[in-house]
Amino acid sequence: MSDFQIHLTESPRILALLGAGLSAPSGLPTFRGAGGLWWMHDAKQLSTPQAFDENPGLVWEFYLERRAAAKEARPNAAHFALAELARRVPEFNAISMNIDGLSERAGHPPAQISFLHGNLFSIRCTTCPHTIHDEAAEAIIAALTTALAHSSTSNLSAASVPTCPACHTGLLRPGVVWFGEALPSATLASLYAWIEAAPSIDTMLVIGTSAEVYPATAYIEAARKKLARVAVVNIEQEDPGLLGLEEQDWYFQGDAGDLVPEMLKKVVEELGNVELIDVKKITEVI
Ligand code: BV8
Repeated sequence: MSDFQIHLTESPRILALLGAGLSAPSGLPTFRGAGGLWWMHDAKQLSTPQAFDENPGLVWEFYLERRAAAKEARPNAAHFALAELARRVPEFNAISMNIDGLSERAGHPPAQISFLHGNLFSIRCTTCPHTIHDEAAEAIIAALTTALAHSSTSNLSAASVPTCPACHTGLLRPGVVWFGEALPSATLASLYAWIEAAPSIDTMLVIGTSAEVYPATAYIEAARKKLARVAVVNIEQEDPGLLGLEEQDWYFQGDAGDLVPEMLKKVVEELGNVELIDVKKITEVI
């Protein structure tokens, strides 16, 4: 740990990949971890455009539950430590696969974090580019939640899924990126520009991810090509084959909520008064 902490103080350029394990200490289930979501359904099956076409009510139930859990949850010490690292290291950039809004609520500077897979708190149309945030999104969620509560089958019928107020043809869906769907091109372009803006990256932090989902996971290799030393944080035993860690890399096994603040402490020192951003402000940040 100490040689990593020293290396980080000598790292002008730092990149991080943030997975569901970062939010696990906040009580949110990971995709594949023990508390995996919706044990009845394979979470990945529900996170597809096909699933929404077949049963939009069921998919909305899935996201309503995750949205409510994310709203209840609070950022943990790892979210705050990463936000503080961003304030202290101008050339620190984070790539988040999480859609729970916790990095935003921890006050992570928006210019130093990219959300690859969308956000639970925004809504968009299945056919036109119309997107809905803030109070308007809250109103739609409230209507869906009421419809679910009053449904005799305790399932959300397709008929209760609202149509897009802009094009009046598409259905409204969660503002997330589903499997088989393209990631936001503007976000990919700005990340590419940041990576190519300098000859090297000094450190690649890989926090709480099973490194299975692409293209997000490909950023680890991109950083390695820029001579970055990789530091992995994961609660599970290291699987050497998974990330192909080399001599100069680190694998810290344990809870991200404990390990990340420890890893960053030489750069972040004492986390002063931590300001918590409430849910409603999130969409303004994104
Ligand atoms: C696309 C939003 C093309 C929705 C998500 C190349 C190779 C193989 C496959 C592909 C490939 N390229 C594309 C694919 C297909 C696919 C893919 O990657 N499939 C995988 C599963 C094999 N990728 C896609 O479909 C992507 N789109 O390629 O489009 C295209 C191009 C142009 C035009 C059209 C199409 C889209 C991928 C995004 C999908 N959406 N999320 C939602 O969340 O519902 S992905 C979703 O799952 C999350 O966002 C996250 O990214 C992923 C889960 O992964 P992790 O975050 O790693 O979480 P996981 O649970 O797996 O692991 C948690 C880890 O934490 C564990 O290791 C655990 O040990 C650890 N942990 C647990 N607790 C703690 C902890 N660690 C520390 N502390 C703790 N307390």
